[in-house]
This record gives sequence, C-alpha cells and structure tokens, in this order.
Amino acid sequence: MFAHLRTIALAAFLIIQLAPFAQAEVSFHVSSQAASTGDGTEAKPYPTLTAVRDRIRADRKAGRIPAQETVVVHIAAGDYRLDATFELNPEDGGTADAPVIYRAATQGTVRLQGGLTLEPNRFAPVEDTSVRERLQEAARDRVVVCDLNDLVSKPFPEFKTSYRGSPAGPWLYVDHQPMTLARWPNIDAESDSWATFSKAVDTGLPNPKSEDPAKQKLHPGAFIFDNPRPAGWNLQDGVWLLGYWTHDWSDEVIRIADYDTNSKVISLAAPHNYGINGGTWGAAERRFFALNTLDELDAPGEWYLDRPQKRLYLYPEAALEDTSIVLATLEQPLMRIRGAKHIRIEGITFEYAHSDGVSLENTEHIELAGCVVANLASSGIRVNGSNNTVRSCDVYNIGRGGISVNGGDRKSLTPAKNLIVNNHIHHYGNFQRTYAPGIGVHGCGQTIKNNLIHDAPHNAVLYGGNEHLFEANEVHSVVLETGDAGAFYTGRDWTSQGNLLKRNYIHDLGSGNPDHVNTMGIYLDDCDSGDTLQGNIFFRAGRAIMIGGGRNNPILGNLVIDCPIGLHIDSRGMTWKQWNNPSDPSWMLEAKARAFDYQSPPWSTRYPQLANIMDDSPREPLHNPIRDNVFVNCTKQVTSFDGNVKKLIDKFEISDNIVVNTHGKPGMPTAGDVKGFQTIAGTENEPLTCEIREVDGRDQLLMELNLSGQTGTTQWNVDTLNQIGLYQDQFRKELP
Ligand SMILES: [Ca+2]
Ligand SMILES: [Ca+2]
Repeated sequence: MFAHLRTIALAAFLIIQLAPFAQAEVSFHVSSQAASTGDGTEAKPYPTLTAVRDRIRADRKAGRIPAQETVVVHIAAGDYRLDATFELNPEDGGTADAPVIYRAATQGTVRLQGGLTLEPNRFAPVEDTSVRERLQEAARDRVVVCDLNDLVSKPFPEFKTSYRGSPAGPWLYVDHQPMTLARWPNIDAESDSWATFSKAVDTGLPNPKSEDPAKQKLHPGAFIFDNPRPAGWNLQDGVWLLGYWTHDWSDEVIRIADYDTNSKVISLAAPHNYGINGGTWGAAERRFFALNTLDELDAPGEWYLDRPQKRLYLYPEAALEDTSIVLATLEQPLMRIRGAKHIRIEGITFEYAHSDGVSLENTEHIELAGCVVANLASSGIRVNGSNNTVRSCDVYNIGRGGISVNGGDRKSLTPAKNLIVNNHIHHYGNFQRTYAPGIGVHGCGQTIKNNLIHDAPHNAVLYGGNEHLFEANEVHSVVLETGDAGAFYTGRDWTSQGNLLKRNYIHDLGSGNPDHVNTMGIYLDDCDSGDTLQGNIFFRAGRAIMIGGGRNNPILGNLVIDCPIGLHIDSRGMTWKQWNNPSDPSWMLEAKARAFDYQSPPWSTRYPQLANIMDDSPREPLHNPIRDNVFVNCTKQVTSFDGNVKKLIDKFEISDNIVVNTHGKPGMPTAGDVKGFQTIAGTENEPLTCEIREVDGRDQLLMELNLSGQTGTTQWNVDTLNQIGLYQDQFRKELP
C-alpha cells in the first residue's frame, strides 16, 4: 500500500539491544523535476514540498507513520517555484525523539523561490520613441525592455504616496543581486550618491499661528533645491524621493507633488512626522535621492517598471545571456511554520519574495540550519515562540531587517530560550534604512551568539525586553549612512533589564570618518537601564559606549581601541522635560515599569534597584559601575561626562580603569581628574603594544601591557578575536 523507506540507523545489534527506542526513520523524496504522479520514493519523488507535506499528514492520520519515527524529507537539487507560502502547521511537527526534517540533498542546491523567471531573450532594444526621448541620450541604446503582459495578468500595485519599508512590488534580481530602481543621483555617483538641500520653505510641522487650518496640523512640506535636475522629471507619472528629511535616523519615501522651475521649490505630496529640515542634532543639510522614474534610468544595474503598460526596463550590467533574471512577485513569506514543534529545516535556500523569507509563529523547537535566506523585500527570518534555533544561516540582500526574534514572557520573566547562532547577516536595510536591524530582539531570554553582521545603513542589533545574552558577535561596517545611532541600540525603557552584552567585537563603524562621534558602538539611549556591558572590544567604533542618562548599566572590563570617544555618560533624565512627562507617552518610564508590576516578585527580587527607583533620585544616572575598562589612544575624549554627571561623581563606583597612550603622544586625552582612572604611556621609541592588526585576513589583538594589579587587561590575548564571530560547523564548512 505505501512505499516509504524504512531505515534502521544503528550500527550494531548490541546498540539496538541497549537502546530502548530504535532510531527508525521514514524517508520521502522530492524533486523539482519529478512528474506529478510521484509517490515519494527515491525512484518516483514528489514534485513539490506541498505534495510531500500532505502525504505525511495523510499517512499520520491513517496510522502509517509510527509516532516514534523520525520523518526525513530529502529534497533534490533544483529551483522550486512557489505561488504561495509553503505552510507547516501543528499537525506537521514531530516530537523531541522523532522530529520532522526537511533536508536539502546537498546544502545550497535547493532553492525555494517566489519569483518569475524572465528568459534573457525576452528583452529587446527600446524602440518606442516616446520612451527613448525620456531616457538620457547615452542610455537609449543600452536599456532593454521586457513585455510582461503575457506573463502577468493582474495589475501591478501602484507606489504609495509615501512609505517606510518595502516599496510596492515586484522587485528585479539579476544573477542573485537586487537591481537598483532608476534613481538620481546614481548610487555610484562620483560626487555624492545623495542630493542635498538646506532651506525648507515649509517644514510641514504644525503651525498653530497659521491662518490656513491645513497648516495648523502636520502637512506636506516644501524646500528649495538649487539644482535644475527636477525640471526634467515627469511628475505626472510620478517621482519619489527617499530622504532623511529631518533626523539621520528617520528615512521616508515621499512623492513629489509639484516643482516650480522659477522658485526651484519642490513640494512634497505627504507629510513627514519630523518635518522637512525640522531641526536636528548638528547638521544643517538634509539628504535625499529621487527614485522610480524612467527619466533617471541611466546607469548599469538600474531598472524601471512601467506599471500600467507592464513593461520592464533594464540597463544591464553585462550581456544578459546565461544570466538568471527573476522578478520577485510573491507577496507572501516563502515559508511559514505556525504552532508546530520539532521540525528541522536543513540546507535550503529561500529567495525572491516581495515579503519575508521565513516566518516562525508560536513555534517550539524549530531549527533552521545551514539555510540561505536572501533577496527579499521585507525581513529575512522572523522567530516568535520558544526553544527555536537559527544556526549557521546566511541572510543577505534584505529590504528590511535580517533576523527578528521574540518570545518568552516578560512579566513572569520566563525565558524563550530561542538561539540565534553562527549566522552571517549582511546587506540588509536596503529599503527601510533605519530601525531595520541585522538582528532585532524582543521578549524575554533570547541568546544571540557568534553572529557576523555587516554592511547596513543603521543598527546591527536593536533590542528591548529582558534577560537576553549577546555574546561573541562580530559587527562591522554598520551605521554607514545614519547618525545618532549605534551598532547595538536600545532605548527609552527602564524595564529592559537583565541583558548581558559580552565579548562582542564592534569595529569600523560609520562611513569611514574616524572622527565621527555621532556613531556609537553600544548605545543605551534615553534613560535605558539594566544592561551589563562586559568584555566587549571596540575598534574604530565612533563614540564607543554611550549611556544616555540610564541606570544600572555596569561597564566592566571593556577594551576600547582607536575610537574618538571612549565612554559617554549624560544626565538627560535630569534636564529633559520629556522625562516621565505624560505629554510624551513614548517616555513615561515609570508607567512602563508599572505595567510589569515592578515592585512585586519576580521583578522586585530580580531587579531590586528598579523596584526602589522612585525613592532613589530616579532622574539621576546612578548605579553604573565602571570598572576594569581599558581605553587605548582615544583621540577626542576618554570620558565624555556632562556637568551634572561630574557633580554626581561621588555617587558613582569607578575603579581600576586604564587609559593607554601607546606612543606617549603629546596632547592625547586622559580621563583628567575623574576618579578610578590611571594613565600609562609608552614612548615613540618604546611604544606599548595594544592594537588590532589583520594577520592572514583575520583581525588579531596584539596586547602586551605590563599592568600588575590591573585585572582589566588579563582577560584578552591573541586568541580572543578568534573566538568571536563565525565558526566552522557541519553547516558552515568555510568561513567567509
Ligand atoms: Ca540613474
Ligand atoms: Ca535596558
């Protein structure tokens, strides 16, 4: 009746005698080249994952798969085109002893794809004169067009007037790389890939004195742009601008409503929450680039979709023959597991959705291992549940965040025990440039270890919640185009307590300006409290550690090398009127704590200083012990403490910190008269050794400081950095 293979995966009769439960497994086979008449055997595989999932469901219902047997689905190499999410539900799960495993026959050769493959020969030169006239002259004979009318029956969605996050789909990928929607300035423009302006004629912020009722509330702004370029844009078809309109941590795409060639005023079609050049920290100029217009399709790698006509235009980077061209049309996640337990997904590549890659919702003991999750418009992997693991996966070319993890119960402080380990996450935040982190962490009790995160406009790790462990992660080349932002970031919450950031290696942040102090290594913003920073290494990481007014943040044994500023602590809780002010609900620090019943167990016993906070000068940045840290060659300031912090210094526990001036350079900053710091210096001829240097392609920490009695320096050695970041395992056989 049924033809599944049964294998006894044990080597010897003796072992079978000893094992109370034989580790039997049931196997099924899937191949994208198979006929629809398959039966799941190796000889006659099923053509789709859905077919094999339904077969397993049916066999289980009929009692044909014994409950104690592991089920393994062997997936042959090939492209598996999905028209809808591949869904696994509670009945598709297994048990701890008998999981269900979906396994690529060979890691990396099984591709679940949501896109429409376009054959290169569908692309032809542009002959339509009205289109040719809109193209820049040099591009006219380079751009090719593909008519999608016989491939796509439904209308394409229109771009919204304004949006944050993913634009309206679809998106184009050539040879597994996302193409650039036609834009100006070009992404590789020699001068700058951003256009700038400094003069808003109307910020769009509410003006209570205005006679126009529309202007009394938030409304679309307008600004003067001293460049004739917009005169060439077809505003009827639409031109959108992605801008950091006021803050360098808030991007939004807004359509142009109108352009006046005489006054050079660009009027926007929708308001921006913070206004247009509404006033920000430190910068007079604001940035934007124009996108989604045929008029600016003039560089290799750019594309444009004429949505009403269903014609796709591409300026190829190279000859198209033999390239993979995919239009990602699927507006659903590629895979969703809901409410299931004990499933393993091994070695599968998920790509091309105008949505998320993989979504785990309310799951337990699900493991994704050795998977590639790439080329997606929204998030890579979302995890919500407990005891789930994302191991040794590669996540890249992502429109929003890489991996997000949630679960556990904060009120009872029950940990979720989700584990995010040994993942390589890079080139994310492509569409949503801010608050779309490499790893976003919420809930209670997540573990984030040995990940490598790089190349993104904003945060590497964005977190809130309780009892998380961030250990041995390597982060570099993030916060590339934003400011007032951190590689690790959390903010404005007393209740996010019990988090430990330990032995992370944070280096080479920002856009290459070594003096950049508006970029932080670890940023505990707006009175955020309750986190321990221990043994982290910061190298060329801007303002390495920033405590923005918060409490109970021990700073222990960190090593800061070649950063402009070592440690910043300010007293904003004492001076900002928003602090605990009901007129600003995003603050309301005490109310947030009350929601967790913070003066009763388990909170009051786990976080006793929080329980007592309202009787303990709550506005002061207290209980931040600073011990055993080493600051090497800070160029601007070792400690950046404001006046109130200095006045409160006797209340602070500061001890055994060392400032190192390796070459005895004159004029290098020291900690001045701040207690608990000792300065040591070498000389030009006999420098002290404390540096990070690349040896055989790997960063190595070279440190020879003779510091008897100073505990801070004993925990690092030449092997330290080798233990941080990615490691080899059965799924990650080579390191990048
Ligand atoms: Ca362009
Ligand atoms: Ca916190």
